[in-house]
Amino acid sequence: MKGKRTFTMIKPDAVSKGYTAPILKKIADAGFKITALKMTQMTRSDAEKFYEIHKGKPFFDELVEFMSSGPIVAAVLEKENAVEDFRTLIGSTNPAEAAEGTIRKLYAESVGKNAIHGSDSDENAEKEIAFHFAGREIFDR
Ligand code: DAT
Ligand code: MG
Repeated sequence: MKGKRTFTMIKPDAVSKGYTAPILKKIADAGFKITALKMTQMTRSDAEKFYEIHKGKPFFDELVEFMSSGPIVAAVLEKENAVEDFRTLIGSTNPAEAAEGTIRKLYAESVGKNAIHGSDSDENAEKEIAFHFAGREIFDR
């Protein structure tokens, strides 16, 4: 499975604005197979753990507060070259710098409230998938 999976979250800003379905359609149209999907809400403690790598950065508290502020949609996505292709599909962290047609260009409002998460490496994808999903929630078709 290595190299074929990535993890995403549609973030609270995009979920609350009704962008869940259009974003999932964009993901499917780009050739990603959705093999697990759930709407959930992270606690502050969940968000602190998920974003542990950013602890100590100036935006950490804002990030944890925002990511636990409302429902998110978490998913496992499968495709060849999943991590890299999905990062291309979502665009730059700052939507002002994101390429035309990317999910962040279309749906994000700011660098903090930037609509969607995408794993940055195969290793982190597997960690993030394990964080949000147990094996029986992931399907192979
Ligand atoms: P990405 O989500 O593109 O992988 P990242 O890993 O550098 O970006 O940061 C994680 C999240 O933290 C990002 O999606 C939004 C938030 N963030 C990053 N830089 C920020 C900043 N300068 N101000 C506010 N929030 C920021
Ligand atoms: Mg990141």
